[in-house]
Amino acid sequence: MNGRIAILGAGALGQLWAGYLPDGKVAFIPRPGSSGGPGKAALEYTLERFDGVTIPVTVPWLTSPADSPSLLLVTTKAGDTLSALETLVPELSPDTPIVLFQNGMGSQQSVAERWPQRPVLAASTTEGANRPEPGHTVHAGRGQTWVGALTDSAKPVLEPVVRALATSGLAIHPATDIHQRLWDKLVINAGINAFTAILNCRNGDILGNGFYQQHIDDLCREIAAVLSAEGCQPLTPATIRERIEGVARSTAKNTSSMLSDRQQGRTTEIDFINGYIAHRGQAHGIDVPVNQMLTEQVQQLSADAKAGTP
Ligand code: KPL
Repeated sequence: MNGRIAILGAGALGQLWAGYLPDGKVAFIPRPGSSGGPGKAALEYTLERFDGVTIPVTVPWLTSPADSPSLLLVTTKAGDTLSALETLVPELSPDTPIVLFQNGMGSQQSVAERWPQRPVLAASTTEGANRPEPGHTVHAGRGQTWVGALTDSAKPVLEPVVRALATSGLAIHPATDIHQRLWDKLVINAGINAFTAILNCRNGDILGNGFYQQHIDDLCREIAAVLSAEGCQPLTPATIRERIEGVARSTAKNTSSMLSDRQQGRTTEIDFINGYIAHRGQAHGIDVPVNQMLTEQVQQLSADAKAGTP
């Protein structure tokens, strides 16, 4: 895999990877149809690395399909991914691996089903990145990234893709069961993100809140039932609650991605987190009222924000 690594989605996660991958090896692809797009030949920003050192980063924009990359990383929001790929994928060489970094579940499966012949992979990452202001990205929490194949043609390219990503110096591993990894992360996001968005608080502050305490055990029971119906590693509701609370404590000062989306007026990923669990629960005939309630409350907050209702 000698060519360039292209990144679709120049948000915090995309900028994090671009900042760690070797200079000259990486480029951003403008979102198809985005009028703003590059405007300039390169995107310039500063990256505050985890070791506290801040470095200037300059990443060129790939504008011509003739610049076809050897690897595509997709770091768009879950809800934008399929439509963003719809015009881009036909321009890529059929053997270019596509690595999906979306939160939650559902969007990755839609992409794999849309292009079953292509090498499509999913990544599950615990790297934390945020953009406190435009032009400045912070690597807020050091994590691990697992990558696994979603389509058959992705299986033989898994090792080369992992090697290419490992040139970033970030911790990256091949996953034989990426489905389980995605579920493990989904469980955490399902227990933290919606509560932070509804309560308008940082991750650690949900723990002492009455609304969280009223619903968390029922939520964990619903998740445990859906996990076993989906054929995932079975977990007890108590273990699920421990995992959620462990991450809420270790990321206590974080603004979750969902609260950050809300604060910036962006569409949230609720449909791919609690909405996805509710949808899978219903498919298995499992009652999922708490997942549904959290989904509807976050959707309502977004609708109110759009309508300008306080
Ligand atoms: O992944 C996260 C997110 O905000 O989406 C957590 C783990 C909740 C950390 O903020």
